Amino acid sequence: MTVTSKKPDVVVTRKLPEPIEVRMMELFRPRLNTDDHRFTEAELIDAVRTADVLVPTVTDRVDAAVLREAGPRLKLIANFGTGVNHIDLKAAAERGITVTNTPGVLTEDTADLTMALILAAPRRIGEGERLLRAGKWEGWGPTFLLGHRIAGQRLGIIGMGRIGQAVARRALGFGLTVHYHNRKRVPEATEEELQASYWEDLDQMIAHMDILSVNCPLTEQTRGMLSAARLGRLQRHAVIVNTARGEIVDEDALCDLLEKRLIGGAGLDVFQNAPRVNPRLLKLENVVLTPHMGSATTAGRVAMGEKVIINIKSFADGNAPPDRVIAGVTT
Ligand code: 8YV
Repeated sequence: MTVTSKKPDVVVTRKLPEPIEVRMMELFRPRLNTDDHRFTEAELIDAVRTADVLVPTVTDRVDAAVLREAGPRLKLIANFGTGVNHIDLKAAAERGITVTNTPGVLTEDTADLTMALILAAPRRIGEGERLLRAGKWEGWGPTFLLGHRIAGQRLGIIGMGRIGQAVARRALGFGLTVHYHNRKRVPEATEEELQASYWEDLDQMIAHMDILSVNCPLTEQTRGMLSAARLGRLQRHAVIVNTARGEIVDEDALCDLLEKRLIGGAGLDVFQNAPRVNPRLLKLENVVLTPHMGSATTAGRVAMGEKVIINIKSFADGNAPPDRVIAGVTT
């Protein structure tokens, strides 16, 4: 795409909130997905062959095979979402394609859902809801559905970026003590504000936490990071919450521990083979499962769309788009 008055051809792979599609129609020449079906590989290939800009989501695999087919016009992939693990960034860079994402605008919503799971799993909210709906509730009882108290527990956050920090802020309000592991230690002022203790050694942190929350991006370094060996270090009552990406956790090992009651429970919004959910998880009482809805608020999705528009518009005008991604990290 060169700097020209011509509106860029933009292929949008999923149906976006209406105000976003309306604005895109004013600014660009968008090809919209009116029935919101998941793009096939053939549709993705057709898009990269013919468009100036591709707007994918987490449901598209923009891998090396797809990018090999990219036409000379494709110069920007403006992802609708923050995580870019579904895009082969190396293949994009090799072809001179810029990749952008939508950081910052889904932080609070994702942290809210994380907090909801942090509360729901130890307090057995999913179990209670299922029991009540099944007509099996026989009334209040002094020892009925007893869970674990939240206040005073240790929360270990893996990934202290925007979302991790927003989770920590909420957790403080619930009386949890905040611990974290991150590639880099956060500034002292942030640690003080969040009253957060840094653990350089992830194995050590895991062994000492009551609740573990996964809030890091999926990269080659974090894929499978919560291996069977690491999960095996969790305490028997510990709960694990994942609102990041399923592939960070060894799901089969997690099921083993949950089935054998070697850990307390789990709250999961993301899965290794989404939208297929491991049948072993579906059978377990001690897990709360939500369908990848961390950022699913109207305000959040509109703000994500606005970011996509700003990234495309800046690029089309010959400026550097604000949310460029390099090696999986927003610059
Ligand atoms: C998005 C997410 O809704 O932004 C992310 O990384 O996981 C979600 O909250 C999804 O990725 C949209 O593509």
